[in-house]
Amino acid sequence: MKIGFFDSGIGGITVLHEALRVLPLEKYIYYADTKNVPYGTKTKDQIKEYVFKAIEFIVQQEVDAVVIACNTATSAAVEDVRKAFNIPIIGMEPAVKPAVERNINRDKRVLVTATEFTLKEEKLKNLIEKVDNDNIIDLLPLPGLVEFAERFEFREEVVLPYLVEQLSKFNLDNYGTIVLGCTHFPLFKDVFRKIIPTRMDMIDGSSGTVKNLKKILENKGCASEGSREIIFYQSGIKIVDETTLLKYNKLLKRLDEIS
Ligand code: DGN
Repeated sequence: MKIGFFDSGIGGITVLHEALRVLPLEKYIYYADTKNVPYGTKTKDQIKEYVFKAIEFIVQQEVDAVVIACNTATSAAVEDVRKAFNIPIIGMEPAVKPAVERNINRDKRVLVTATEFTLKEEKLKNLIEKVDNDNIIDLLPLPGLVEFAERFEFREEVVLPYLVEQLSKFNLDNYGTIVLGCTHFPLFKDVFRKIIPTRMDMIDGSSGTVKNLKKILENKGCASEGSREIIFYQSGIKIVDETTLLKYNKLLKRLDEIS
């Protein structure tokens, strides 16, 4: 199987990491739209344009499926690109439903974090309306984490003060689950753990997305490649420079360590 992964930047690597765990011996293309990151502050029309361009490029590489490993891009464009391309396109969805199910009977609240764009979009609002009958969800945008990740800034002394400040807007004793609704955020799981109470759980959408991907590829009858290959692209340009490749591979390693 050949699978295309796409994100505005490096966040989708958290979903690729989960795919490598579940489907280790396949061919992967990872497309980071580094020219246009971050998407979280752009208009819906701009984001749609970027997503179309990226998917067009990925489809030309003859992949069996595309994963939009970005909640923001999914919110803005998944319906439109599904209509335009004749290939399975799997999107992200903040793990709101499982979070509500976990907390509804234990009298705890759920904190959903994502980009400003994802939190404001109709897609998430509809989902919350459907599953959150008891109004136990609160929302928190964390755009700073996208900026840190894109600068490969993971030092605790830099990231921790930002997260402490943001999370102090809520009394975490009242919360049972934090949802990481942006694919960049799981890169900071270790820092989140330093702040949230130990009994509080943290969930993201990668495992649901990858399960979905696996099922779709199996139903399509795609055979395994039998060996692993990952090719990285930045806004349509193949990365060949060793330093950048090393940085991307280091992210996968970081995820091994903190997951
Ligand atoms: N990784 C993207 C997401 O899951 O929403 C957002 C990053 C961005 O472009 N702001």
